[in-house]
Amino acid sequence: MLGQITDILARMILDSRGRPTIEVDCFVDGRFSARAAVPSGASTGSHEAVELRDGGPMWLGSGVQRSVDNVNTILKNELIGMSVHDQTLIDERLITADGTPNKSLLGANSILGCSLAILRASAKENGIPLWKSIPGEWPVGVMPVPLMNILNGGAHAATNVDVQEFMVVPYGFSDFTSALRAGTETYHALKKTLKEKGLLSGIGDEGGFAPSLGRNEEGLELLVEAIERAGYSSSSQIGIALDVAATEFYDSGKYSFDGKMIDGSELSSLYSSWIEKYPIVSIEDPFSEDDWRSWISFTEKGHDVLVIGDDLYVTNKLRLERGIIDQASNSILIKPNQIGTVSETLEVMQIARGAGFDCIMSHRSGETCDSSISDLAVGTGCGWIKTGAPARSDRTSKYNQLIRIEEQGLQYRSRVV
Ligand code: 2PG
Ligand code: MG
Repeated sequence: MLGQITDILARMILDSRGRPTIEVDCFVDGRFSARAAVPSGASTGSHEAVELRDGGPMWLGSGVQRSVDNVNTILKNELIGMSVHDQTLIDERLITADGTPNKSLLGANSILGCSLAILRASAKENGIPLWKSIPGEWPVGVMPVPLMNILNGGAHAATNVDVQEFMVVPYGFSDFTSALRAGTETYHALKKTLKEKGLLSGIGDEGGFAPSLGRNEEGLELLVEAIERAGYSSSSQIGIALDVAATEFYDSGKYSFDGKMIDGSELSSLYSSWIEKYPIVSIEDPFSEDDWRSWISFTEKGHDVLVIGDDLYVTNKLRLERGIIDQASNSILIKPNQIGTVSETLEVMQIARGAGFDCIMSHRSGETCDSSISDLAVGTGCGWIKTGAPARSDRTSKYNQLIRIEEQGLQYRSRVV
């Protein structure tokens, strides 16, 4: 049988924030190996699968030696001899070896490292691109529309801005590379404007600029100005996406926003007024992860935007199923490391699709140069990818992989919501 796992080797590497993470090599038939690295969040949802960290004084508590050891002993023993083409069986084996509902015994980081390395190994063994090797039935592969985070706030920047991500969405273009160019030119236009206004102070975790602002709405004004300054139309070519990451500023029923304590319905009215005034195509995590009531009543308003659950769903089937029944949103952010295996990630995407939800494939704020999410976005035909600013290698590795994939003749999912 060709495609047998002959060895698994994990190691610690550093992520984009200078924190340890795990990288796994999967050896096939003693002939070749495939590699995957695992990202890490800062504004993590409390319902995410557990990322195992060592604690203690080394690496300021964030070491991953236990996670590396788990792969190099327990998981390796489970996997050796299996076929790289049996992704479902492999992921079941990994889930069973851990045995907890949230992968807290062996760590979702250990488990995802193996799962993703094996996905890559299978494509390599078949001699086909990764995006063509995603298990399951999917719509025809398309180049996704990028959500490009050019202004960082919240937990990703040391500023007074509550909204975590102000993104530009270049949807009105005929191909991905032109869309990427437009988003990148807008990024540079924003830099010029911030410099002129004396607001250019540094960058955040995802490569976007990180100014302090008078109020959150200024972020929207700045993005519209940048889009137009770059020579594009904010009504037909480039829209705006927000990740409010509201769990981060929620406490006991109140949101601390723009220096005031407000409730979910006041926040909801503010979003509605922004949607009226600005070319907003999506709002992610507008409310806290367990404030279901606010989610449901905002979605009920029927604004023509994607209402995206990230911390709300944490790529977890059970939470998504609740959201579908309650109509708490109309879209879901997909992060493989929130759940811990490729198969569970794909299952969540299938459930979302079945319910008419849009799926947005996403990076984490702590990244490596692993670009699997680019292939996952294309191969599942989901049509959207969120992967930070068009700057810093941890972010551009995903965009650059999409440029390479586009050479294979795929269509751009040019669209308006
Ligand atoms: C998010 C992500 C990625 P983090 O909230 O969507 O942008 O951030 O990885 O810190 O959770
Ligand atoms: Mg988010």
